[in-house]
Amino acid sequence: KLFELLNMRTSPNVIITGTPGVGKTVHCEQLAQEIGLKHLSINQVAKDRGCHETYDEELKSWVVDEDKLLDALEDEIPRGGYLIDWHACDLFPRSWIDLVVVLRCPSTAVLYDRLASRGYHKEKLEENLDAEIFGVLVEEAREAFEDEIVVELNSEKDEDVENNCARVSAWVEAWKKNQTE
Ligand code: DAT
Repeated sequence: KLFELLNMRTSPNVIITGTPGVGKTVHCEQLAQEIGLKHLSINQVAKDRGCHETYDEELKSWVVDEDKLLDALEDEIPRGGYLIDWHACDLFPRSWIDLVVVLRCPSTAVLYDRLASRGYHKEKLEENLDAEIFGVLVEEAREAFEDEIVVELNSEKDEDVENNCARVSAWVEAWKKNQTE
C-alpha cells in the first residue's frame, strides 16, 4: 500500500533487447517462468493495440507509432514487474526502467542461420547482421540509460540462456530485497 502511495515499484522492470534473432523471446519466456515477471512482447502489444503506423515495403516490416505505444503502456509498465521484449529501448522513459539487458550474438554465422531460418529476405538479413556487428543496440542502450543499469550478455549457446537467466533472476531478487529493506 505504502509503495503504491509513493508510486514505487515492488517489482522491477527489465528491458531485454538486442538485434532480432539474438534470443530475446527465449530469455523472456524462461525468465517469466523463473521469476514471475510478465513477458511483454512489444511486437504483440503493438499488434493487439493498434500501435502500428505504416508498413515498410522495403524491409517488409511494420513501423510502430511510439507515442501510441507509450500511451498504451503508461498505466501498466510504471507499476513494475515487466520483462520488456523489443529490438529497441530508447523510447522508454528512464523512470520506468530498472535494468537493461542487451543480448549479443558474437558469431555472425550463428545469427545468420537463425534469421535465415525465419525466412528473412536478403536486405533484412543484412541490415540485422550489420546492426549486430556494429553493436547498434548496445550503443542505443548506453545513450538512453545510465551505464550502471545496462548489461551486455552473450546468447550463442543453450548454456548461455541458462547462465543469463540465472544472473537476471539473482539481480531481480537482490533488487526486491533492497527495495523492502
Ligand atoms: P528474438 O526474440 O531476439 O528475435 P528468439 O528468442 O526468437 O530471438 O531466438 C531466435 C532463435 O534462436 C530461436 O530459434 C532460439 C534460438 N536461440 C536464441 N538464443 C539462443 C541461445 N543462446 N542458444 C541456442 N539457441 C538460441
